[in-house]
Amino acid sequence: MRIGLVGKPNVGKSTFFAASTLIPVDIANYPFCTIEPNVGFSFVPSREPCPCMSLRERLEQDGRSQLSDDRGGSICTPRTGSCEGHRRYVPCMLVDVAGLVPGASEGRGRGNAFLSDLAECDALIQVIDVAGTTDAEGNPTGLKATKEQAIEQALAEITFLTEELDAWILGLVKEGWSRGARRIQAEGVKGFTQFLQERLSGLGATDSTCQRAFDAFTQLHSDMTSPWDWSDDVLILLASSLRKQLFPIFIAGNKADMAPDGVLDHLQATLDQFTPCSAETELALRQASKAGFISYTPGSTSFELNQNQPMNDAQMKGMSVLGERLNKLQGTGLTNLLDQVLFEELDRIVVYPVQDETHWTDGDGNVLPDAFVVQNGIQAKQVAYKVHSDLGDGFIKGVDGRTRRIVGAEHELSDGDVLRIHSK
Ligand SMILES: Nc1nc2c(ncn2[C@@H]2O[C@H](COP(=O)(O)OP(=O)(O)OP(=O)(O)O)[C@@H](O)[C@H]2O)c(=O)[nH]1
Ligand SMILES: [Mg+2]
Repeated sequence: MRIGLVGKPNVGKSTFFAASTLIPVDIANYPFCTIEPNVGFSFVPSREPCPCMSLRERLEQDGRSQLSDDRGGSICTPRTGSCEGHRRYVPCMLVDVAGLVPGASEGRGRGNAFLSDLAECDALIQVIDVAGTTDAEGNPTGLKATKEQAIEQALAEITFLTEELDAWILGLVKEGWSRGARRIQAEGVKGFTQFLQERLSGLGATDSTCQRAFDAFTQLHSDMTSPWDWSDDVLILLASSLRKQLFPIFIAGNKADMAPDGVLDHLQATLDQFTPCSAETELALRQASKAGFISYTPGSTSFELNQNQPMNDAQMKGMSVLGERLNKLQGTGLTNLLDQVLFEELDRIVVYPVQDETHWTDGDGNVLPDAFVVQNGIQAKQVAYKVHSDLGDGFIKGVDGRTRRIVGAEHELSDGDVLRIHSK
């Protein structure tokens, strides 16, 4: 899973990245602070409890009393991420890229280099500035925006990004256009979708994404008689359909803590995929939590002061500001947005491959070491391939760790399943 953080300069992409990954990166109130992309993992709580919960229940029923109560009762040993109170944190790769300015597809700003940083992303989170504090190029305006100005700017940011992405894809499709038109003529739709897939393979296009994009396009333009004559107006419809399949976009309405009154309500009512966010608040809370000043669970709407670690007056004041923001916004939005994108929009589930179907361990005795984020509907043999290609090639059968039933290659897994794979 890889999600790209995109948007115009100075909207808070790097702050979002730093808050979600706790990787220190450059953050500054001027455009093009980030040039080279930052890549790192955010750990998102799984929706279903970690199977270490039922494992623990089973062990307790068997009369094992020496189980530790540390980590809220979790007894797994994650190789990456962590588990607290049976909430398993699973990895999601984030890519924080340079700000995008109008004309990027023609090489302005960081141009196409920037766009290729996004190539392998499964989805994009567009970070926008809902406070209206920056202009189209990301320069601070120094003015306090009205509700109308902030809304207008926010909507303009969204339009501009989709237009840039469409123009980029259009450029790639047009490069080989005469060949594409010939293939429609000679081989029909099948040849054409193959042509698209070849042109866009660098962006992760598959036969099925191209087929779906083509179907959506033909809803808008069904006349296939002379594709070589298609104008840019027609081709842009195709590019746009491809973009929607390749890069679903979700909007993080950032700087929500500074948004003029009424802006968030309006955007939430107008836009499909909009989540108010305050990356700065999340970053401060996570840092305070890491330093031991507070207990804060990402995604929650409050935190607790740690009495054992006293703060000075300035720190107390800072904490009270953060507390007010958190309460007003009902959370910083970041974790909820990642949860929504991963588990709802992209329909991912978490599965736990193990080597021992009874103890749910790997060869070294680690309990539930791996939590894989995979497409809902994944089959047992496909999970085997995710673990190792040899395991997939030699797949014999699987065992459902919960029911101990033997399952075949095509057995579909559910969220939170434990799977033992037997292979040659
Ligand atoms: N009030 C407020 N300010 C924020 C928030 N998130 C980020 N900022 C500020 O916005 C400015 C830009 O943040 P960055 O994270 O560097 O923005 P960016 O989008 O990565 O910028 P470029 O790398 O230049 O494209 C910094 O001054 C941040 O402190 C937020 O949620 N609220
Ligand atoms: Mg940045």
